[in-house]
Amino acid sequence: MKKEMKKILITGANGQIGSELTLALRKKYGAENVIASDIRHNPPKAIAQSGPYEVVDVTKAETIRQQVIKYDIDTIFHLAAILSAVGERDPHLCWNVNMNGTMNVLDLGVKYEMARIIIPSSIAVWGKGVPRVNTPQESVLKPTSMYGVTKVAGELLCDYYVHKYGLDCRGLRYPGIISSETLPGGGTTDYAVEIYYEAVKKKNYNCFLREDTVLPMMYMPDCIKATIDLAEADVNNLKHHSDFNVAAMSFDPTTLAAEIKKHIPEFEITYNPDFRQAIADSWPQSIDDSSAREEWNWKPNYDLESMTADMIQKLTAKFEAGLI
Ligand code: VAH
Repeated sequence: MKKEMKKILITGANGQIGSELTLALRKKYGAENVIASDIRHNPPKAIAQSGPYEVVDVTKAETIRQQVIKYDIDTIFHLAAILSAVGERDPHLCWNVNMNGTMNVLDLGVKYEMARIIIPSSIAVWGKGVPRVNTPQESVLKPTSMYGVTKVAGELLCDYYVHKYGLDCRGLRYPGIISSETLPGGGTTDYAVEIYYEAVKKKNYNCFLREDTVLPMMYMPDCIKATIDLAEADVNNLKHHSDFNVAAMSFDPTTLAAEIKKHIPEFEITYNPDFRQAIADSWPQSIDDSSAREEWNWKPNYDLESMTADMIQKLTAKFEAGLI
């Protein structure tokens, strides 16, 4: 029996995806029905002023349970996570937050018989032993980053809770996400966000990846659309649960820089690869998302050209208003 999502808790609501997902869900489900939460005490103004906000440490189940009781939560979008670059600097923190946080959320989902638990995965689940172009839905998962290890374990844990407890848990393997509203928090794909800000503000960018590093990417509006579409999909149509490949575009820094130069001709880019190059080299260049397209009609709206035009327009307006 499909349970309706009515009262939603978002963890990691101050993050790059969480902050925009909160606003999108509030628009769709009513602000008072979407409780934003994060470990930090100071939410962005847009989050604080548009609905309920609570401080939650996902590694402490009781702090989540208090909100579940207080607001009669029936759905959790679990965005709180340590990303790849920060996770390589502190693997134990990454494991603790990503795995204990996920287990706490899943256990509450079972205990309170929740309608839906959404737990993102990532292209970081892959490593050696898979085709790097058009990486298939079913494939060997041998990540070499701790973040990737937690994402593989997270997918397996979610599927276990689906089959063992009948919990409706769903997830999608996000590519690099690009947005104009909230800066990303310590990922390897962050260059593809930083470059737009630096191009608008300084007309130059020093890239921490090699110029030919092709990675799968997605514009934030498509990321939000994919997340909500999957959450709302009819469970009877789903053959997969926690590990959907989703794709929109793939490009390398050279191609991205050339697209930006169409709007800012004087833009210059330099390359100084750092430790994140090894992480990026372990990931696919493009992925096959036919399962998402077949099972819940996934289809992106943005490509590199339309995303760049929108990003440059929005960031230029923010720069001229003194906001960045
Ligand atoms: C990271 N942005 O770079 C995240 C993402 C596909 C990568 O999971 O760690």
